[in-house]
Amino acid sequence: MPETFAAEAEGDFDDDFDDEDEDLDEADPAADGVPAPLEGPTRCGFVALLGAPNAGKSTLTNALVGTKVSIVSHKVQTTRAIVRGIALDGAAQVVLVDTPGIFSPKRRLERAMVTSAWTHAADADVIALLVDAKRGMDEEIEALLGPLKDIRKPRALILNKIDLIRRDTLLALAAQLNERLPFDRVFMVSALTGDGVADVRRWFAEMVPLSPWLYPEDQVSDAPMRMLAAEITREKMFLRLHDELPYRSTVETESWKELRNGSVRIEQTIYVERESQRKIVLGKAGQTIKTISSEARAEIAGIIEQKVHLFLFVKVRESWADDPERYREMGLEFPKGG
Ligand SMILES: Nc1nc2c(ncn2[C@@H]2O[C@H](COP(=O)(O)OP(=O)(O)OP(=O)(O)O)[C@@H](O)[C@H]2O)c(=O)[nH]1
Ligand SMILES: [Mg+2]
Repeated sequence: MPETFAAEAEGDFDDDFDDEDEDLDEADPAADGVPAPLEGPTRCGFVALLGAPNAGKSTLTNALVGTKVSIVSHKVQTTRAIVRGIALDGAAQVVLVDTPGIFSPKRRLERAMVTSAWTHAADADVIALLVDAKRGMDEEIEALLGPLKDIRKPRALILNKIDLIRRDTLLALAAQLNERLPFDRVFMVSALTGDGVADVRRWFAEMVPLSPWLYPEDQVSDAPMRMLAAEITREKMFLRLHDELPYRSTVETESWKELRNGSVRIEQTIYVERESQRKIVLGKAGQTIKTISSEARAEIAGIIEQKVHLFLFVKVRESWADDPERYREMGLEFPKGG
């Protein structure tokens, strides 16, 4: 059995990008630093989005930014590393800190994810607790309210997924939560449809401090493209494979080469823990990895507006979840002690 398997899925992506060379030659106005966005005082600050896994934090981050910066799936614990999305509203630049869902961690990777979420909450200017309104109040939310009480910052309660439930249930839930912990504002939104999202963005923009902007006007995320590209491949894997496997896998972009014809050659490695998992990722005659690769390639190409050649390698590394280097790649602290 070979250690690695490469799959490249080429598509007919050329057609849409006949003018790509011209686009590439254009100067990037933001390259020389942060431009002054508007006359008058600017605001800029950090908003931490906290919540249980699957509450819709990443979906809301993308909706607030207006483009995809964080991956989303129907499975819990999709977000691992901190993703910062940058939203603009008038003279305010709002840096949204999409955190991993908070839950009772058991394994090392889980502990690192939850610690990272709380650390970022403590560092933010504004806190938003996102609650899946369909799920309502449960132990996971209870466990979040206690520590939140001690963080003295403007805080909002955002009830999400209102497209799924009735208004009277919603009001009862808002009252119940507000009684347990008073919030400065309560929003009811659907991150999926965009309903109510503009009001949230406006409030964040009012709450962040007076400050020069930290990022260029056209920047939507602080994550380098190679990291987003790895996340996109992980998302496609999440969407394809059964529950247990994606958790035991991670994706890294190993190389990113701009070719002279304007296309990009990207090599990524998917790390799994067992040979049996490698077989699942590959699928029968390599069909699964081909599908993952072709979906990831199309999405990455759409974002960077260049033709992409994506090569995926699947490697078995038994203890990747105990390897500090893998955590560094994800931007997480490596928790000591098993
Ligand atoms: N119906 C509905 N579904 C939503 C809404 N917002 C998010 N979802 C779905 O909820 C699931 C979880 O969304 P994510 O944005 O990945 O949730 P998350 O809080 O970032 O999850 P973790 O990263 O695992 O903590 C996905 O299937 C989303 O499509 C919403 O407003 N309405
Ligand atoms: Mg997420």
